[in-house]
Order: sequence, then C-alpha cells, then structure tokens
Amino acid sequence: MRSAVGVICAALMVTTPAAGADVVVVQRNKTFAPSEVQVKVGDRVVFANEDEVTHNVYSPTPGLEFQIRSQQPGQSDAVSFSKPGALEVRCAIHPKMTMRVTVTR
Ligand SMILES: [Cu+2]
Repeated sequence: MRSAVGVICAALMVTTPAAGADVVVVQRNKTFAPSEVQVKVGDRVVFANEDEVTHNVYSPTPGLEFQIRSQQPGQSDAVSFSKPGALEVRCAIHPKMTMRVTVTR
C-alpha cells in the first residue's frame, strides 16, 4: 500500500467556472482515457470517474500541482489551468495510472 502523496497546493483551482472549453478525461478500468490531452490556458479538464472504484487524481508537476482528492464512481471534477506547462497526472490510489496534460497559450 502506497502512502498518500502529500501534494497539498492551492496553486490551481478545482471546480472553477471558466470561459474556456472543457476536455473530458475518463477513468475506466483503472486507466485514463485518453492518455494525453492538450488544452489552452483557461480550459478545463473534466476528470470523470467511470470506474467502479474510487480514484484520487492529482498532479505532482512542480508549479502546476492539483489534487481532486477522493473521487467516487460516477463523480466528475473539473480542473482549470492558469498557466502553460506539461503536467504529469496520476492517481494516488493506483500508481500505474498516469496521463499527461499539455497546457499552451
Ligand atoms: Cu485510481
């Protein structure tokens, strides 16, 4: 059992209304789909848990950290990005789950 990752950072806001577009990333069979997305600053990535298990999506990328925390099956949470960068996105519960979000201007 992996210990909870201590990523606690308010640099990015979760569930914030934004003028940008929404890009949906689903979690299914303990996998992110798609495994890579590209968005613009101000867009939101909506992480939708379509699995039958709880996930905990977060990014440890320095300066672009976020953490949704415990996300139940059927739950969706949006993350918006205030600056460009390449984020590694992971699940704190399932270490094999990874994906990438690239944010551009
Ligand atoms: Cu997970």
